Amino acid sequence: MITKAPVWDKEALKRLAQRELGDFKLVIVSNRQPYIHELIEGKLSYAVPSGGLTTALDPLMQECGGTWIAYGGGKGDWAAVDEKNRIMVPPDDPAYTLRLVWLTEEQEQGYYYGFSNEGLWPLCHNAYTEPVFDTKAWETYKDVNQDFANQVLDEIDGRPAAVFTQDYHLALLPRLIRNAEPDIITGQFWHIPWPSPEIFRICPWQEELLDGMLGNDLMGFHIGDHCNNFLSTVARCLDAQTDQEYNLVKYRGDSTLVRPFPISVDFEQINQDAQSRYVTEEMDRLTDELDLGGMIMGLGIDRIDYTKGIPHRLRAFGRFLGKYPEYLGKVVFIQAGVMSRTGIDAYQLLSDQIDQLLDDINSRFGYAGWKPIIYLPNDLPNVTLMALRRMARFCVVSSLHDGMNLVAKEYAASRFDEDGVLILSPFTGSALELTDALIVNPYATEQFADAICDAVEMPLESRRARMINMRSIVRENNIYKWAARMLVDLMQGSRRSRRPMAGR
Ligand code: GDG
Repeated sequence: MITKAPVWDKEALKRLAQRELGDFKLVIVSNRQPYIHELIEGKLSYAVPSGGLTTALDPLMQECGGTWIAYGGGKGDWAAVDEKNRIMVPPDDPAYTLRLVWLTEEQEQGYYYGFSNEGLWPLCHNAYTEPVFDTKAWETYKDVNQDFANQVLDEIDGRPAAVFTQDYHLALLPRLIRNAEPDIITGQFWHIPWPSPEIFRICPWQEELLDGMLGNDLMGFHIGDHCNNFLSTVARCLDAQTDQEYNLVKYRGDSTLVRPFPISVDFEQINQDAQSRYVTEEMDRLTDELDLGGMIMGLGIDRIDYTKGIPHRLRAFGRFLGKYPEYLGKVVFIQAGVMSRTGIDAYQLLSDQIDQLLDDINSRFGYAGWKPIIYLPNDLPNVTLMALRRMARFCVVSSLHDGMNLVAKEYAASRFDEDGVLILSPFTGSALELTDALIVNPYATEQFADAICDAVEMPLESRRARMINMRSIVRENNIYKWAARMLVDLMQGSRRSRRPMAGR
């Protein structure tokens, strides 16, 4: 008899967190806050920003408690916080403290749009957008990392603490914390890929960035390839010892453990939410409003970003319609997603490119009463996203490069009916786990168009068999398992590596 390992859930994570953290206070630091406050006509309201980070970490904090420190970018944030810039969240069921850091417009420009998103983001993604390295933006990035570090140290106030830093906006923070308070345990998760040393070395401030990250006891990436790239980069750029077998870096007398932690979603929650009657009502509303009755529907949901391969998938859908004209009037593709980083030229270019492709394809193949591609570039509410996932015969994730990609896992988690086909790019972290997807190279338009045809024609038994497998993987490798594994490695790994060693 095969016995299955128990599935991680909120309760198990909570018990583990209590055991591992003991007296240590958990502090998460990220650029993006998990709850944004708005002030509309004198009334405070809040919104949950879209994006993978909040989806993944809010459940962890709700179970573990502690403080989340982030940039306060909402128009109503200042009105929501107390004199220490703190507020308890979630607003409806307070479980942890959110502490906000304020940035001037100039700081946001240099640190967020400038160095983080015009420099590091394209540097880490093989999407052929050239990174911009501006000295003034770099100086601002350093200042802002110092500001965040000051807030973290003030929040901890000399008590035992573990600081879990998120992502590429705060690469210098761990070293600043380590220099100020060497006893604080430090870990960081890098939510995007790490490039090869040949690519990383074009960054003029490569040593400073790596030095910052090696202020961590634990450095997490989504997959082994990103860890290996990081270890090779460190070996090339710094006078450090790297041990590829044990995934360890020794530098300036300290050790950093480098490990893969494939991030995921709250499977049970999504599975349950998908079954709500509000979702069914929303499906009816969308079917009427978008005139989808009797149509086979394909779906893309993304933050509108040039790494997500949106033009590539639209081209492939166009090719599918040209190659298989029997599906004209029968298959519709809905592209949903929220605009992001619109202040950056590359994003404006992408948006124009998408508009152009939509015009071309819809005017070439559409006719009165049928439009092949429906574009919904809005921040859609969860109920709408859920309804779209449930309605979609196939969901397309065609990233040119993606650390993990949560949309793919959300699609599988939503399909409690065990139907639906996932078309997935091999350049996502998710492709290593979701091997029952139709894996297709987004640059190979012809194969991509054929994969869309395969998804449309796939018999129900095959769809079901594949979906059952994908769901069982996401159910087991859920967000709680991700958090639990990181927490254990952070707390136990750091205790081990800080034990005095002979010759150190
Ligand atoms: C980074 C890494 C990694 C999308 N449109 C709307 C909306 N979304 C939600 C999706 C999903 C999230 O945004 C996007 O997550 P991804 O994982 O696809 O991508 P990134 O934002 O680029 O995240 C990525 C992730 O960090 C976690 O580590 O997986 O590789 O790039 O949850 O459903 N949500 C709402 N409205 C929308 O219109 N509410």
